[in-house]
Amino acid sequence: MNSYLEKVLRDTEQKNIHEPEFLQAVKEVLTTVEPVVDKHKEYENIALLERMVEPERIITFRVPWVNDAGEVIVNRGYRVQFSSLIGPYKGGLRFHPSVNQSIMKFLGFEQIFKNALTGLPIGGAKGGSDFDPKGKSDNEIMRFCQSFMTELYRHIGQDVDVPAGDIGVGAREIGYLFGQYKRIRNAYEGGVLTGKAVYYGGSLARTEATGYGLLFFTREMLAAHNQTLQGKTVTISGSGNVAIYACEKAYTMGAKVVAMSDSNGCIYDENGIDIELVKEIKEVQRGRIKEYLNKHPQAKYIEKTGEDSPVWTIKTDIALPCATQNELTLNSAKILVENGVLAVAEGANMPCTQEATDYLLEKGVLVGPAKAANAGGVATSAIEMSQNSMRYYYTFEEVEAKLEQIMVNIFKSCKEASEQYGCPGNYVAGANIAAFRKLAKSMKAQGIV
Ligand code: NDP
Ligand code: 2IT
Repeated sequence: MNSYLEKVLRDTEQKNIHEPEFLQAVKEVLTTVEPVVDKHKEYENIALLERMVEPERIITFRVPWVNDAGEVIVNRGYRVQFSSLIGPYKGGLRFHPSVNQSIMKFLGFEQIFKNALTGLPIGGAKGGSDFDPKGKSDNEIMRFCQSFMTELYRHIGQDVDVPAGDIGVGAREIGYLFGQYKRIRNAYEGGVLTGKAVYYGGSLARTEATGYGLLFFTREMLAAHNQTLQGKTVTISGSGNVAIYACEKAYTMGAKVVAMSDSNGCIYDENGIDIELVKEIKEVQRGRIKEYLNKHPQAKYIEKTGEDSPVWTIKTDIALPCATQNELTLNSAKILVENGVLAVAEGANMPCTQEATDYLLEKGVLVGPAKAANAGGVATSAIEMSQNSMRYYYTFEEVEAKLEQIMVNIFKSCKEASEQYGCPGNYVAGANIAAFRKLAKSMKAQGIV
C-alpha cells in the first residue's frame, strides 16, 4: 500500500482505537482511493488525508428530561460537524439506544462523501442521542426533543448546520425540534431542519426520497449490466422510512417484494408484501412487523435469534438492506450468493460488513454502496433547503424528477470513476473515488483550514 495512506491509516487506528465503526468506514474509503492518492504526491505535504479523517468539531451535551412518571432521565446528545468543505454541515439525527461517538463519527464521515456525490452544496454531519423512542408517549418524545434542541440550537442554523431525520427521527420528532428552535430564535428559519411536514415548510417527496432514490439507483446499476427490475424478487431488511418507500418503488418498477423485517424478526409473504399494511403497522401504529400475520396468516414470521438477520436466508434476486450498520454479515452474504443473488443495494448506512462486501464483489454480485445508493434522501433535503430559501414549493412530480436525475447522475459518476481507475463494475470503489476527487480538490483550493 501507498506509504502515506498506510501511515494515515495506522495513526487513525491508534487515535480512535475504541471506535470500530468509524475505523471501518475510514478504512474502506482510504483503501479504495489509493489510485488517486498515488497520482497526487502533494497531498502528503498538506496533510490532506489527516484532515479528511478528523471532524471539524464534535459537540456532546447533556439532555435531561422528565418522563410521564415524573422521573428525571439523562441522555447524551451529539452533533459531529465533520466537514463544511462544500456547504453547510448537513446530515440526520439518530435516536437509538446504540448511539455512541463511534457510530456518530462513522455516519458523519460517510455523509461527507455521500453529500459530495449528490452534486449539491452540502457539507457532512451527523447527530443524535442514545435516547430510545420505543414505547414513549408523544409527550415524552416532545419533552425530549425540546430539551435536545435547547442545547443544539446554538450550534445550528440554515447556513451553518442543517439536521434532518434518521433512525428514530421522523416528521413527528422534526416537528417538535423545529417548534423549539423557532421559539428560542424568535425567527422562522425554515431551512434549519429538513424532513419537515409539508404543511409548514417541508418538501413533497422527502418522505419517499431515500427509498425511491435507492430503486432509481438499483435500476441504473442493473441496466448497466443488461438487467431490469421487472419480474425480480426483492427482499428488504427494516420496515422504517427507507424500507417502506423502497418497497413501494420496487413494486412500481415491476419487482415483487417477498420479505421485510424489524429488529425482532422478518416476515415472508410469497404473495408479495402488502405494503399498505406494513405502513399502517409501522408508520401509524408504531407496532411490530410480526403483527402482519394477524391480517395475512398465510405469511411466515421468522424470529431473529442470533447475530444474523433471518431476512437474508430467503431466496432473492435483489437484496436491499435498509435497517442499520453491519446487519449483513459474511455469513449472510454466503447464503445470498448460494441462493443466486444478483444485486445488493444499500439503503441503510454501511449495512454490509467489510467481509460481506468483499465476498459479494468477489462473487460478481453487483453492490450499490450506501454513499451512492441512499443519497436520494439527503439530496431531497437539499432540495427542501432550496425551496425554503426561495419561499416557493415544487410539486411532487417536480421533486421526484429532480431526485431521479440526481440518482442517474450519481450512478454515472460511480461507473465512470470505477472504469477510469481500473476497477470497472466495482461501484464501492467508484463511489469513494468520485466523491474523494471532488473533496480533495476543494480541500486543496481552500488552504490549510
Ligand atoms: P427508521 O427508524 O424509520 O427505521 C429503522 C428500521 O430499521 C426499523 O425497521 C428498525 O426496526 C430497524 N432497525 C434499527 N436498528 C436496528 C438494529 N440495530 N437491528 C435491526 N434492525 C434495526 O429509520 P430509517 O428508515 O430512516 O433508516 C434506516 C437506515 O437508512 C439507517 O441506516 C439510516 O442511517 C439510513 N438512511 C436513512 C435516510 C433517511 O432519509 N431516513 C437516508 C439515508 C440513509 P425496529 O422497528 O425494530 O427498531
Ligand atoms: O443518512 C442520511 O443521509 C440521512 N439520514 C438523511 C440526512 C439528511 O440530511 O437528509
